[in-house]
Amino acid sequence: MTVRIGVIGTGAIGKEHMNRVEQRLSGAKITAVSDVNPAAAEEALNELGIEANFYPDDQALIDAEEVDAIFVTSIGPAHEATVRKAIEAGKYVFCEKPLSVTAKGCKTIMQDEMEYGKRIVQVGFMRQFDKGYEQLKQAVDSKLVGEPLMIKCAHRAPEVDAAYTTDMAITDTLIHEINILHWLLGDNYISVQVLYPRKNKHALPHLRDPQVILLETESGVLIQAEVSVNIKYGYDIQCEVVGEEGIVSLPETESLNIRNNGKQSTDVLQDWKVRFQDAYDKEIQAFINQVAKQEALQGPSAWEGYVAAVTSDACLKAQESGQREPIELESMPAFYSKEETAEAQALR
Ligand code: NAI
Ligand code: ISE
Repeated sequence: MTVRIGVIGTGAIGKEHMNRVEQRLSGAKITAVSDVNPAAAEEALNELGIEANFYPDDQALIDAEEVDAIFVTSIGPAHEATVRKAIEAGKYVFCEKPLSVTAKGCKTIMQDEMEYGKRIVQVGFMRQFDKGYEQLKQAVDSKLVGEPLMIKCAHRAPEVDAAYTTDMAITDTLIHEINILHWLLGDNYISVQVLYPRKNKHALPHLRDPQVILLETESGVLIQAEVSVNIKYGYDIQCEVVGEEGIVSLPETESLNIRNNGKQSTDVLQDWKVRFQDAYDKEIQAFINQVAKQEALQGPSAWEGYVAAVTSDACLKAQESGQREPIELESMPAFYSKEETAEAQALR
């Protein structure tokens, strides 16, 4: 089956995902697009040389006969309603992070999906498909350096525009660390505190940058996460796990090693599109393959969207209070446990 995909939101990442489906991935094609800004959709199709029909809104696209699966790549606050419409229609949906801007919204989506009886929602936490993080996960799971005790990580970007606000350092940026460290450790967060170091002079007046987020897990791992979004030198994602007998770090991205003029240097990537290109390709190809076989999705789930939303809410509270804020998760429904056999859901 060639999976026919409809894309809702044809901006920066919407175009990236459309292009990878058409240019690099197999088993799918873009047949439909929708955007509250029709000109953006038309421009995306022209720019990418894709022939697809435009639909005036998400419901019209979801109901279209020529659409088997949906990509939700609109702005965060629009995700929840669209994902719910897709589940209602019984259509597979890949939703870029955040699944919803509220924990309550994620719970509603989980309820809808459980009533539907099969996992048809995947959330855009692409780092789980990143080669470096996969290696780090193997090292942590095999206790290569003993039990993890601390994690030091950084999410750095050269700069952000005026639309980027202090809370987005959590909801738009740190959300990736929130998901990947939860996945890496298999451990729930119990508290968070946010600290503001001296401000970066390149940050606009309304933005507090950088930020240091201190998270603690149930097993006692302490996480120090840095978010710096005006650091100029590049788009740089770092993660170091400190264990009982050593440390293990995310590998540096591939680069030529240059020696000249008495100096040695390597390149630092400048953009998330390039840093995680392979991971985006793998997450979307996995989605396409499971949709083609009408299987239950195995990628990052609505439950992980919920964990990220609850943790983000606590981080936002901690940004305001300066205090250590508790993080309380409800228990995970069995429906979302990896053990929940795909067959059980495939019976649907
Ligand atoms: P963008 O602003 O470039 O594009 C958003 C598009 O959605 C625009 O064309 C806009 O007109 C359209 N839109 C807005 N509201 C809509 C609605 N109600 N219905 C349909 N279309 C609507 O934003 P960008 O950077 O592409 O981000 C989109 C989403 O993807 C965000 O949730 C963001 O967090 C996520 N994202 C994830 C990344 C990742 O690394 N996984 C990277 C970049 C973005
Ligand atoms: C963007 O939305 C992404 O998700 C990128 O992965 C992240 O690095 C960036 O900070 C966000 O704005």
